[in-house]
Amino acid sequence: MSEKRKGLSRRRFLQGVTAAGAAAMLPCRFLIPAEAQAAGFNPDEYKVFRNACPRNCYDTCSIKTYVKDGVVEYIEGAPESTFTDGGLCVKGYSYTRRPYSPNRVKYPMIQDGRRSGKWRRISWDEAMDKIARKILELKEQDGNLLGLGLTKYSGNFGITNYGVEGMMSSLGYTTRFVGTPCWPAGIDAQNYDLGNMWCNDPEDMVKSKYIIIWGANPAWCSVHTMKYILEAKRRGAKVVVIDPLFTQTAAKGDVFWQPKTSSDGALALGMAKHILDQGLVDTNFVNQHSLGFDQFVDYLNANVTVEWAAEQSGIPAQDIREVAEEFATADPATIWIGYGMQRHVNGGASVRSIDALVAMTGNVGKEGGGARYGHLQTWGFNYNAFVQKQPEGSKGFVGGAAKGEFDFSGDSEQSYSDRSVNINKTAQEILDTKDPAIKMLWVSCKNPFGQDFDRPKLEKAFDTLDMVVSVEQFFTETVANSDIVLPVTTLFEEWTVNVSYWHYWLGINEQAIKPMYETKSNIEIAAALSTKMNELSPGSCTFPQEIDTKEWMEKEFNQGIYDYFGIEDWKDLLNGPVKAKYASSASWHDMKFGTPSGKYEFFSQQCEDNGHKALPEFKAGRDSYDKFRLLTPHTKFGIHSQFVNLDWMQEYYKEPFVYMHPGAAAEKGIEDLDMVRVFNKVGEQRVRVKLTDNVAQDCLLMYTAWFGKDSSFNVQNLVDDESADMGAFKAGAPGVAIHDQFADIERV
Ligand SMILES: Nc1nc2c(c(=O)[nH]1)N[C@H]1C(S)=C(S)[C@@H](COP(=O)(O)OP(=O)(O)OC[C@H]3O[C@@H](n4cnc5c(=O)[nH]c(N)nc54)[C@H](O)[C@@H]3O)O[C@H]1N2
Ligand SMILES: Nc1nc2c(c(=O)[nH]1)N[C@H]1C(S)=C(S)[C@@H](COP(=O)(O)OP(=O)(O)OC[C@H]3O[C@@H](n4cnc5c(=O)[nH]c(N)nc54)[C@H](O)[C@@H]3O)O[C@H]1N2
Ligand SMILES: [Mo]
Repeated sequence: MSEKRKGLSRRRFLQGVTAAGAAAMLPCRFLIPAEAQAAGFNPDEYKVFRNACPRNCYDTCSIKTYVKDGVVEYIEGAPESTFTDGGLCVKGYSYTRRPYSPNRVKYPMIQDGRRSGKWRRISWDEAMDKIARKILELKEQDGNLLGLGLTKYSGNFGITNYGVEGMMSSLGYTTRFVGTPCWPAGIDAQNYDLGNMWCNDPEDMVKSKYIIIWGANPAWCSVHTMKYILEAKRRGAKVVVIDPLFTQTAAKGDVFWQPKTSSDGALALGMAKHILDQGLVDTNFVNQHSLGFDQFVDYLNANVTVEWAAEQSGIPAQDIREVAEEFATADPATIWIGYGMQRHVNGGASVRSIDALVAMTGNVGKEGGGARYGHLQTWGFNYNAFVQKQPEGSKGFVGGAAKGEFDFSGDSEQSYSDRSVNINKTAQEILDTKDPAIKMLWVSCKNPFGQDFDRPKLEKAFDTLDMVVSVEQFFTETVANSDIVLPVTTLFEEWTVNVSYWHYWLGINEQAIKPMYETKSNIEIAAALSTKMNELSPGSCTFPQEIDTKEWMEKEFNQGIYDYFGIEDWKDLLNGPVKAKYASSASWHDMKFGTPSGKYEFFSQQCEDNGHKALPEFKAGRDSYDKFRLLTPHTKFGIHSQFVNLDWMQEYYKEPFVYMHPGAAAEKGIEDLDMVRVFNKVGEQRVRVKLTDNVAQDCLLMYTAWFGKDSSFNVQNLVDDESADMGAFKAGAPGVAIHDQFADIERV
């Protein structure tokens, strides 16, 4: 207890000091509460609010916010959540810098010429007038609103922010960028095998006897899950990490495999073959609860040997046998299937082979077991903000409704619908879409220039648009490529509610301070647009013109949510986050699978019908098109393009680098910290190099999304928009092969 109090006091203390001061102090981690007390921290002087981190992150932390005189001074992880456990990540602690950042978008602004940097402040009324007139002009010209596109992804997962989609529906049928760059290949794979994506509670990993972390880096990307893995280890579990990079997670494991990138399917199948040969299959599970195991056995016998898997992956055959045997005999054993490993042209197929390993060893439906990927079990809100009606008489796309990652819309019985285009091919879709072409783009909760693919092509595509409106907190590169920017609130300035796609906690997000400057929340912006639309053309927008954001948060709740979480009313959440009341922490514990057969499907007809193999067969990776493999995974100091630009984060992460193996560098005459040019068919990036044997000889590594003083750094200058194999089934568009990229490097 006293240890913990120490930690908290110190963190609160740090948030009250300057950036330089904090950076100077942070390395001496075990400094004392006395300093904090000297700084005069007294919790009674603060008003405390409940917040929830709305970022696209496994951890979706519950936050306690301390406000004095209307200013957010300190935050800490909510102690009530056993998952957040009183602590935030390094990025989370920098939240206090966010509303007050001098670089924030504070007012509606208009740019005289894209990328000119000539921004002028305008009033909300003027901004809405320009936007509304353009929307009406498109409607007049095309007879429908398909010339208006929406691209939105994961900038803020607060449930009321689905009002952005609602705003578009309230205007008419529009063009939607659907799908997700993140995890769809794996979602489809799990749907074919199990009938849904549904993972165990991460907190039950303490019960695991064997843990394989397969292409995930939780030491950076889900720091709160690490405590369960480390506790399982303390209780005797073995931890195996499989990653082409030696990550911080790998450093915490007992065994590290550094396979060739994209070879995971072969590795999993090699392990499956050995388990079969050793007679270690859980016959009870496969006989009672699965479909097609015999065909899978035939496939393994005819096509797979451990030696073949070793050759494909570069992992010695003996190691494969050893881990396979240990995994099959430990009870329970679990695999965490990372999102990183499925961002490949064979990503979905690889996930199916890994699922098969977990199933054939009887680890599905077990506490401490499971093929862990993600879940949406706790997301049963009303989506009141999301579901809005098109104005009477709206015309739109004929032939199929738009589907999204979270498809709440149900089947549309209307003859018109939105037009869907692939979110992972933003640039190409803007260039190709005709009749009518996309002429106006609304960007919200998304930073396409930082996170979408083939940046050079994206710039060309944006240049074909008449008007780009970005709703943002910061002047990102996407904002630089926009005409109008609208200032949006931060988590402290709005009401909403948040759940996770990993853990099972629910948390409220209170408005802790008044919206700063002229910022509005996403749904207030929709209301402002509706007011202007109806002023100029009565009936042209159905979005309510007066909204109370607290009431709208309240409207998202229903009895199902209350029952699932064991609360009477949303107000109970003001006392702290609550956890789902489930029958078992194990997904699929009742063995009733969501597949057409109701069983675990080694053989999936649905998968075959959708153009893939029915069995979890091996699928080869993308052919190399340049000298080195280029990996651009996630960084410790940012969630994509968020946080990286805050002053505190820039103290830690001053400069981006390309990381390279010293052996490969020597061949190229490159020395540590040299300025280099990384280039491929997509484009090029100049950056300094760091040499490290954490990366393989044939690999270059750059972390995604750095933006700060030198905003010209952008990994998307080197990443094309090649599709992953799966994703279209559940997300509406295939995933993207982010890690199937290649490049060359030279000293400049
Ligand atoms: N090369 C490469 N590319 C990748 C990836 C990779 O690993 N490598 N990862 C991919 C993955 S997994 C993902 S999930 C995507 C993420 O892609 P995005 O969802 O685009 O990523 P973010 O940077 O988190 O958020 C986008 C913007 O939302 C803004 N924002 C925050 N809060 C709000 C709000 O309340 N309202 C509005 N309107 N805006 C807000 C932020 O300021 C930020 O600029 O990137 C993908 N792109
Ligand atoms: N600090 C931080 N936390 C985050 C995020 C962030 O940007 N920063 N983003 C959030 C989001 S949206 C997401 S999607 C998750 C991502 O969470 P993770 O999936 O854990 O992270 P990634 O960096 O996308 O990829 C994980 C690992 O996959 C590896 N990998 C790439 N290709 C292969 C392969 O062929 N085989 C194998 N075995 N491994 C491979 C990469 O080397 C990388 O180390 O994290 C969330 N949490
Ligand atoms: Mo993601």
